[in-house]
Amino acid sequence: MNEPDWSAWKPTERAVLCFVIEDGRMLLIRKKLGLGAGKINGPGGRIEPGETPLAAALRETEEEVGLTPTGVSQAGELLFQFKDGYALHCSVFKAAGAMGELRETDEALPFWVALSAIPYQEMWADDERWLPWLLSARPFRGLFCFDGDLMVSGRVEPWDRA
Ligand code: 8DG
Repeated sequence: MNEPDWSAWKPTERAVLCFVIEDGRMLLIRKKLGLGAGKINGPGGRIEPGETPLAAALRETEEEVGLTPTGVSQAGELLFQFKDGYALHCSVFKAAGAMGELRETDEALPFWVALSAIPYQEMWADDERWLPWLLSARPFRGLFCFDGDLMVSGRVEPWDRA
């Protein structure tokens, strides 16, 4: 699989992820449905027509785990090219807290984990490349090629928001 020309790359879908980090812990989910079912991830999903990425991050977190994130800012972006042609752009958000009551839903089983014990071996393969950037507040841009679940190539670079 050839590396795409990332400067000319266009996504076929747009999605978001939202990582709530509070008191030295991160809110994660065991995803039950959709792309990445069975894996551990942050709350997230596809952006709806007319919705901003930030609004999607709030909505998906509310839908999946019952919490409304607070103090939300964008931490970076991810570009995923899949071998079958699927091209997914993902805006990654970080939240300083959350309001409401944590609950399990049809889509996700939520849990808190210490920042020192993030279960990378049960997450998408690229996550251990860029989550450390999020944790150390370095804006990042990740460029990854996948063949199904298998990461074929990838890199992380500083994100220039321009
Ligand atoms: P919906 O749009 O159907 O409501 O939600 P969904 O079922 O969760 O949509 P989806 O297409 O299954 O969403 C894919 C989610 O998985 C989205 O939040 C982005 C995320 N995701 C990937 N690849 C990777 C990855 O490599 N790492 C991480 N952490 N998340 C990923 O698609």
